[in-house]
Order: sequence, then C-alpha cells, then structure tokens
Amino acid sequence: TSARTQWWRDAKFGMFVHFGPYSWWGGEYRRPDGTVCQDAEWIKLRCDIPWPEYEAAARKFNPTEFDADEIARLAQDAGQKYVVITSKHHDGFAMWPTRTMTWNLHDHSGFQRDILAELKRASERRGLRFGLYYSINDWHDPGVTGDASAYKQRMREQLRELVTTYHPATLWFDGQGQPWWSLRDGDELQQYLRSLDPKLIINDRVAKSRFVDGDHETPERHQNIPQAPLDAVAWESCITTSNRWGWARYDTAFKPSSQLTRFLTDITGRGGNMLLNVGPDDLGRIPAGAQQSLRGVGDWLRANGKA
Ligand code: JFZ
Repeated sequence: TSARTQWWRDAKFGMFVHFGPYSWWGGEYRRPDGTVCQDAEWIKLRCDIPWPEYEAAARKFNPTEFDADEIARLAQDAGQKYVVITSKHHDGFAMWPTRTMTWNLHDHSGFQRDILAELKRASERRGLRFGLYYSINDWHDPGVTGDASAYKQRMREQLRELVTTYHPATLWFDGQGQPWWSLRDGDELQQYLRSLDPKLIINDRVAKSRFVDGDHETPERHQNIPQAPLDAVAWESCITTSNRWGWARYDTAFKPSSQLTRFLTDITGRGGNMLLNVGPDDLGRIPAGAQQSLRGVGDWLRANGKA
C-alpha cells in the first residue's frame, strides 16, 4: 500500500460514464435490408456500420443536455467519491479537442463545448476526484492495422494532452488485448505517464504483468468470482447499472438499489472498489432509471451511517 493510492482506497465507490458518438445511435442500427442490429458502444464493429456512415452520424452528435453539474450531483447523492469518463473508446473518437487528429468532438461535430473540462470542474467542486478512461485499441486509427509504432506515438501524444490539460487523478485503460500491444509497451507507457504526473493511479489494463505499489487490477464483475483477491492488492470491480455500458434505448432493466447496495457491500467488504457505470443518452442525459437506482444506494448509505 502506498500514500499515493490512499485516496483511491478510501474512496471505495465511483461513477463510470460511457459516452461518445456510439451514444448517438441509442444502440440500434437499421441495416440497408431493413433489419435492426442492436448493440451499444461496440455498435460500429458489431453491427458492421461502414465508416462513412458512422462518421456522418458522429457529425450529428449534439449532446446539448449534457449537464456536468447534474452528473456530479448525482454521483455525490449516490455516495460516490470519484468519476471516470470515457475520453476515447474503441471507436477512437476523442471526446476532447485533441490536436493529434480531427476525429474528435470539437472538430468533428457542431458541438463546441469541452465536456471533459466541464465534468472535471463540476466533480472537483463537489469534492469528487476526476478520472479518464482511455482505450488502447482504436478501430479508427490506421496504425492499428498498419504502422503500430506511429499509432503508439500518437497515443502518447493524446495521453500527454489529457494528463497536462485535465490532470486526471486516475487513468483507466482498456482495449489492451491486441497483438501489437505488449506488457513492455504497457510498462513503458506507464513510466512515461508517471514522468508527467508521479501521482497518477493507473489500472492494470495498461497491460501490467502484476500490480505495483497499490495500483489496482480491474477484474470485470468481480463480485461473481468466489475468491477475494489477496489482501493488500487494490482491486476494482466495474459494473453497469443496466446491461450495457453505452446508452441503448432497449436497455431498460436497471438493477434495483437493493442489488447495487449488495454488490457494493460485498465488494468493499473484501477490500475492493466499485465503479458503477451510467450511459448518458444521445443528448447527454442520464436515464431516469439509472438515476433512481443510484440515488437509492446513496439513501441506503446515509441511512446506515456510511456516507
Ligand atoms: C471493455 C470494453 O470493451 C467495453 O466496451 C466497456 O468499456 C468495458 C468497461 O470494458 O470490455 C471488457 C473488458 C474486459 C473484460 C470484459 C469486458 N473482462 O476482463 O472480463
């Protein structure tokens, strides 16, 4: 354990936010033959949407109802202590005005707000830590099928922008399971990021072979695995409030507060953190069902003197 990760260990409960141009689709793609394909944040790949069509839709992405303060308030009401939002998911679309490419919210839509900056400010104003999800895999970048070294360089530059602009307390990597991404690449990237900010907390999906100095592993839905991880190994379970990570209009079965509360007590009782996901809709609104479930968790925490 280390002082560097103490805040994260104490936090126990965070909000995960999956939001990007995939949200625009609401999880449904009507194919040319009229049949409907359903997915969520993987819709581009799983539903085989041609890039020109996906890019044209991204231009229309206009989440005018994204209200950072409302999201931060919801997290606070739920008893959450940190917020982690997708800066770039597998579709490669940057949610910040990166200079590395035009495939980003600022340059590739009419929507000119910087929602990462908004959410950071709103979160920190309420005493919540702010973190960023970043996908190593990138379906859009030519480097992924071509020159991976050029892509890796671009990735570093994107992450440098993110770390120096938004100063995230934590970086949550994903999409590391690619043949061109090695443990060594992960180690080197982590070292580089620590050189930019020695305090950064970086999850194991950067491709660590082991957990170092309190940095955490992120086993998916860990509450279903009977063995608790070793004591003193920080770990985090990410779970979504419904069944999908990104917004899908058909995905309406929100887990009741009672179930989420059981997950939370089970996970924290075994030394883990719970990162509970919400997927704002195409306009940026968190579905009412998710809000209700989250507030219920906060009510329980307060009623039991735990928040
Ligand atoms: C990944 C993403 O592909 C997905 O879209 C979402 O962002 C989720 C939080 O992370 O999906 C995973 C990654 C790892 C596991 C399962 C789903 N896992 O280790 O079991």
